[in-house]
Amino acid sequence: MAKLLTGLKPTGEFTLGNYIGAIAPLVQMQDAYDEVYLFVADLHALTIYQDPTELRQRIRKFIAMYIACGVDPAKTTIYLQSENPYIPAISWLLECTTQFGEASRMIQFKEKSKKNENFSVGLFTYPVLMAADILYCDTDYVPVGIDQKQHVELARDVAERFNHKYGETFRLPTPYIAKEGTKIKDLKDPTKKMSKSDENPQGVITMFDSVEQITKKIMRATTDSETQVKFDEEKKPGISNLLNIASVLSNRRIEDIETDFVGKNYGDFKKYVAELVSEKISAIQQKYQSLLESDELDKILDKGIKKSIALAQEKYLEMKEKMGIVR
Ligand code: ATP
Ligand code: LTN
Repeated sequence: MAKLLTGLKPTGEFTLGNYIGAIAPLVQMQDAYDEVYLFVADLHALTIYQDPTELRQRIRKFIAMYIACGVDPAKTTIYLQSENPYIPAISWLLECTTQFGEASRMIQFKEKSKKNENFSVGLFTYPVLMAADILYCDTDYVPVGIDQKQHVELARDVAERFNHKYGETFRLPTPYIAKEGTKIKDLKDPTKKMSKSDENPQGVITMFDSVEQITKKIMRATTDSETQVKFDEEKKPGISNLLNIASVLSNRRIEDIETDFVGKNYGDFKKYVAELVSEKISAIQQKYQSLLESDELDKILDKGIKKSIALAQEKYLEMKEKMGIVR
C-alpha cells in the first residue's frame, strides 16, 4: 500500500518550476501508487502576509490548475489543507516532539527570515506543519523540488523520534526528487531558483502566461558569451536551465537535445524551447479555463476533504492517546 503526497503554497502565481518540480512527477506516478494525495497548502501561505482577496481567488485557481495539469481526481485525493482541522492539531503535538535546534537549521527559514524584518512565528514552525501534512496519512513518498528536501527529512526525523518515544505511530516518509538536481532557475538570473514570489516577472514563467509572454521571456533569457548548446551548470547556467526545461517537457535526454543543436546558434535553441513550453502550457490552459467555471471543483474538494479528515482524526486520536492526553 504505497502512498504519495505533495502540496503547494498558493503564494504568487503557479510557475513552470512548480509544475516541473512537484506536479509533473506526481502526474507521472499517480497510476503506480495505491493512494495519492495532493493539497493546497493554504495555511502555509499565511506564514508571509497575503492579501485576502487575492488569496481567495488563488486557492481556487490552484485546484483548477492541478487538474488541468493532469492530476486525476478519480485517483488522487485533492483537498484544501485549511479545511482539515486535525492537521494544525497534529502539528501542535509534533511541535512538542521537535527540537528547537533542528527547526533552527532549516535553510528556507534562514533565507526567508532574512528577507523579512518582521517575520512571524509561523515562518519558523512552518516545517512542523508540513510534517503534520505528510505524517497524518502515512505517506511513503513526497515529490518535491530539491529546496523542500530538508523539510521532508525533518518530518522523517520527527516521526522517528515520536515512534521511539511513544511507540510505532508513523510511517517514515522519503523525499522524491524528480530528477537529481531538477531545480528550474530564474530566466534572468539562472543562479537562483525560479520562484513565484520573485520580484522580477521577466525571469519567471507562470502557467497563466500567454504564448507571446512565454516566447518573449525565453528569447530574452540570460545565457553566456559562448555559442555551444551544452549542459554545464557551472559555466553555462542559463543554457543548462533551458536544457533542463526542454528535457523534462519533451521527455528526451539532454545529450540528444544537445546533438540536435550542434552547429546552430542560441537563437534557434531558444526558439525550440519557447515552442515546447508554449505548446505544453497552452494545452493546460485550455483545460484550466473550462474547469475554473464548473462546479466540478467543489465536488472534488468535498470528496477529498472527507477522506483527509477521516484519516487525520484517526491519527490525532492515536497520538493523543499515546501521549497521555485522554480523560
Ligand atoms: P515561494 O517563492 O513562495 O517560496 P515557490 O515557487 O518556491 O514559492 P512552493 O510553493 O514553495 O513554490 O513550491 C511548491 C513545489 O514546487 C515544491 O515542491 C517546490 O520544491 C517546487 N518548486 C518550486 N519552485 C521550483 C523550481 N524552480 N524548480 C523545481 N521545483 C520547484
Ligand atoms: N512547504 C512546501 C509546501 C508544502 C508541502 C507540504 C509539500 C506544505 N506541506 C507537504 C509537500 C508535502 C513548499 O513550500 N513548497
